[in-house]
Amino acid sequence: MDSIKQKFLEKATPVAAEVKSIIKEHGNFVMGEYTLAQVYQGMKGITGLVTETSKLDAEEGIRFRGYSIPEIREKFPKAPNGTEPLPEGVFYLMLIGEIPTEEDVRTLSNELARRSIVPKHVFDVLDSLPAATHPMTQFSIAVMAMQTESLFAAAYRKGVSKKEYWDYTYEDSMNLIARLPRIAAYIYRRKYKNNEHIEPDHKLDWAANLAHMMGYEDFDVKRLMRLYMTIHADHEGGNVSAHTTHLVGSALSDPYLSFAAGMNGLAGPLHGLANQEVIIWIMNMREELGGGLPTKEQIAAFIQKTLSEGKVVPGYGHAVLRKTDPRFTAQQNFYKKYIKDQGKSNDLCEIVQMVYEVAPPILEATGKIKNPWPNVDAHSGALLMHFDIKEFEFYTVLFGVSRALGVLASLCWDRAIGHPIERPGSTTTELIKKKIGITA
Ligand code: CMX
Repeated sequence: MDSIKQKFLEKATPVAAEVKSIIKEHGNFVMGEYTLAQVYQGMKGITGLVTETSKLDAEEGIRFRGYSIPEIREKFPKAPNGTEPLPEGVFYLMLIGEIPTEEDVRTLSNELARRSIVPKHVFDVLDSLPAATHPMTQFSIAVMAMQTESLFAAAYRKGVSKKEYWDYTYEDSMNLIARLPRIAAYIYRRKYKNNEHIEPDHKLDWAANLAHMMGYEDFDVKRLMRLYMTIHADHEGGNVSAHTTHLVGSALSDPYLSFAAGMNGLAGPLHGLANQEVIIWIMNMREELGGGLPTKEQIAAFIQKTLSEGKVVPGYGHAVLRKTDPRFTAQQNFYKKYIKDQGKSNDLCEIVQMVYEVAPPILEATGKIKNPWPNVDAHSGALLMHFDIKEFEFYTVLFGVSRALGVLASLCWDRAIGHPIERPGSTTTELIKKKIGITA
């Protein structure tokens, strides 16, 4: 058994026993009440899931096992000469519950490199798709094609005991995480770089290897990729990609099926696809204004126009957050420190900053948008554009590679704790009317 798996077993076994006893002793404890509006409006604010890996605070933003993004950027192991945390370390934290040492992260990086060979038929499936297929569709199809490799599915077919589920979930999850950068890079190079592919370099860490296989050797791109893969990794359990992965996994669909389902949710424009929508929105604005840097008045007018056309302003708002997303702030800092302060100002990043100064009061004035502040997607595309990664339809795939870290760590915990199949109740409008006494 690899040392990380051994540590996971040691951590998860007592927690699983404790959860059983909590349910037995306190199962009738009342967690809260909910309203009719919550039932109709996406169950927001109803705590109906347990996700061990991270918790989102409306004011402070995400905390991975208690650690905020600034704390992780400061305290976590970095690549040699690196300044941003290695995302492997965040995965370790979510899986094991402890800050990893440099040695732990090295072990994990090596373990992922060992598992990273993608079977040939996955590339064959990708090669058979029309080049115009959206990269997120390709990503999901590639994960599904790789389901042939599921050790969980094979073990289940052989009748493995439920006590062993966690083991095969761990194996599938680690293999998936190890292989996703290669798959993402293959999609990128096939669609945008003449189908010319770059072999992995196993001396590199997980995120830097992704940049390398995409064709970017610049130190700053690798630095950005480490930050990007860290900040997108998890956002507690109720967001669409995490919740879908958990829900599908609760039917004992293996990690490949579960993760692909989660990725289909991430591909929605109100979720992960918002990162491409932000760039399209800014480009449309610039085109309408004839290029160059818009004024704040012009940005304000474009926001008003977007709203009056019944569309959302992408990159703004959130179902839980009620402040500027710290993942946005981390990217702002990155732009300032490693780009602007180096004398390399970037128009798109400047526009992102201007939109940040203009949009919140306008969105707030609508009286209905609960969070007028930017989320992670408001900034990420502009940074990628700065480093010449201009193929914005690909951006959500990068989000997806990162999100695998959180949702698959969670899936390991789901199977270790033995969470049952998820099956909330539903009702009808007719029955609701009866319940509240509307007769007409
Ligand atoms: N622009 C315009 N209208 C917005 C808005 C925005 N950025 N954010 C919310 N609204 C609207 C909603 O569409 C809703 O309108 P209706 O009442 O007409 O249906 C109203 O304001 C209330 O919505 P809310 O309760 O504030 O927000 P929700 O929890 O329903 O939705 C979110 C959250 C993120 C989907 C929404 O803010 C949005 O659509 N934002 C733009 C898309 C985006 O950036 N998504 C990425 C989120 C982060 C991620 O998952 O990657």
